[in-house]
Amino acid sequence: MNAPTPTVPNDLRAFWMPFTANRQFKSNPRMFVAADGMYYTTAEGRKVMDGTAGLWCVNAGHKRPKIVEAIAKQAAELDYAPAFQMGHPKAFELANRIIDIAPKGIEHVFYTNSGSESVESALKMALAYHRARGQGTRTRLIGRERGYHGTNFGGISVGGIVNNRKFFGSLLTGVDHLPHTHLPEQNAFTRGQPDHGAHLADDLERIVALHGADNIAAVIVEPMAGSTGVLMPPKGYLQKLRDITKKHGILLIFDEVITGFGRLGANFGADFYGVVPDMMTVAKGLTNGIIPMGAVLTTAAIHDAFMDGPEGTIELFHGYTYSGNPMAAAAGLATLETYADEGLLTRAAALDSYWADALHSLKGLPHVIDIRNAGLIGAVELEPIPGAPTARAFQAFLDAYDKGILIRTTGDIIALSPPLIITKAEIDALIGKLGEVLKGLK
Ligand code: PXG
Repeated sequence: MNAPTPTVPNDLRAFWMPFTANRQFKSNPRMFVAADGMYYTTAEGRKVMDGTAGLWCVNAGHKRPKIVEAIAKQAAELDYAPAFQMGHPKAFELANRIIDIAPKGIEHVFYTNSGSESVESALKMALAYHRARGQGTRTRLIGRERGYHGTNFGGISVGGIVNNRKFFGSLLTGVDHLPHTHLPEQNAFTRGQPDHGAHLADDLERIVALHGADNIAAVIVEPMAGSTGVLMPPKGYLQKLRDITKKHGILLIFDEVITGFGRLGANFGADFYGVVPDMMTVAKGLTNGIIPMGAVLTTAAIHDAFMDGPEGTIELFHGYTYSGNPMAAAAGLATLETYADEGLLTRAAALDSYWADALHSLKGLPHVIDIRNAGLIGAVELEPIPGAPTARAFQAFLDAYDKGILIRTTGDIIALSPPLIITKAEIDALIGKLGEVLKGLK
């Protein structure tokens, strides 16, 4: 039996859309009404290839049978269970399955409902960890310019994207920022990790010298900065951050909301780059984007620091109504099974050179000033139109949608992150159509 064609509402006023030009959108809406595998179906019945895995989250592609079945079954069996002072089996089972694939040394899972909540949780855990160990002066947090750590107050404070910060007052106090690692003069058109820029991690020593290590709680960075426009860590950079944080007793947090669950061709960015942090924040690919869920993953040392008071004491005054909820846990388990069944967590590594060749073939097209890649991630940076930054890339987004491919743009950078099930033929189609779009841009 064919599914009924969903109807599209004709009154779009009430929904205030996130990170969207609301008035522009509502005058010319783009609506998806179905999705399967690599493709969306629009309200007009057109197929659009998902070049971005939704918002970097649908890593196994859409409408995957195991996940769909698991959610339906869970809803009928145990729809919700309280998250505080009560448990249900799947939350524990999922935590164990996550630790099975996490880097060695990462042993505990604290559930949240999004990447933003994972970041807030990790920052709070870092502060409380130092306090629990009698080092309560360690309160300062260090982020990085152009970092994206979600949109809550902690995340925008350590984050470094100006529009996400400047409208919202004074933010958290006691925050410093490392310089970003984007050096186009030296590194433009590099395949994979750029050669130049490891020295930028040394800025952490400057911040330590300014404040004293015993006032600093944690450093948070994305192993590969996604949302800001796909900025790669230079060779040696992350290891330097690891060495300097360790030397000074500062926690290192990797925000793996994008880099977790196979996006780079390894389980996590930590595996891909060979650097293990003290905490990792995840979300998105944890449930294939289907039910909101995030988590903070920590070492035993962090977890155990909280576990030495009287047994009847709540160790961490933090959590959410939906932490580890049954529907999300079921989706997470089925997602990890799907990744394992189909080898998806390493598939980006197998496709790496094919993807890189395809992407870098766009070099030389009009307005292209840089191309960057890692795993199944690509960025094509365009020369901005003078006086109208972002306009050229947004036009590319609209033209791409008309041609049947969904891309993301941030500033004048086009970001690609297709589901990890993409075939070589689909890579050719995606990049071929993007090439046509670029050729047509003014
Ligand atoms: N950390 C990182 C590294 C992220 O990329 C978040 C935290 C926040 O996650 P939530 O689930 O609260 O949105 C993110 C989210 C884009 C795009 O197009 C990226 C994100 C979200 C939406 C769009 O680049 N990243």
